[in-house]
Amino acid sequence: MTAIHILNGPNLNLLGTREPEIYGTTTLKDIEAACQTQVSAAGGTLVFGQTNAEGELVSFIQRAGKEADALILNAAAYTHTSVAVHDALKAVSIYKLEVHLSNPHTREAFRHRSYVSPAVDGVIAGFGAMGYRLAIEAAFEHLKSKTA
Ligand code: CA2
Repeated sequence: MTAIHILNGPNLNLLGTREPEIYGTTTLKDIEAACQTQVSAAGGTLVFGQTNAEGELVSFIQRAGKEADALILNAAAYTHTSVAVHDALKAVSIYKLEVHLSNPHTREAFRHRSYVSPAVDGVIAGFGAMGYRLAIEAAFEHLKSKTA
């Protein structure tokens, strides 16, 4: 069975409650439920997590490397700062996708650099909550083509 792990970084637990003009009104619980439905319908299993702590992000990535076929990561602000997240991703050879709700390139300059992008297979940004759906679809397509 295909195992998908989805990990969300700092402050994403606040989704839907503040700054709706940037991040929309969908909550992280809503996103988790939609991801669960999509992954189950495709015959896979889902682990969905959120943490505000950098070290926990690293541990989650290491766990995905052992247990998952694909990792979908919104590292939030750690995207732009974390060499530890970058190194953890480099050490993991499963299929990896970076997701952002907003398009960081249209925002402040400090969001233009990603330590995640050079260590993943693809990036989906600027589609709001739909980005998670697109990432799951891309992961299943990729894994299907690999086993065909
Ligand atoms: O667009 C994205 O998904 C981001 O990863 C979100 C991060 C931001 O630092 C990245 O540059 C882009 C911030 C997540 C904070 O989420 C909040 C949600 C609601 C209210 C406050 C923060």
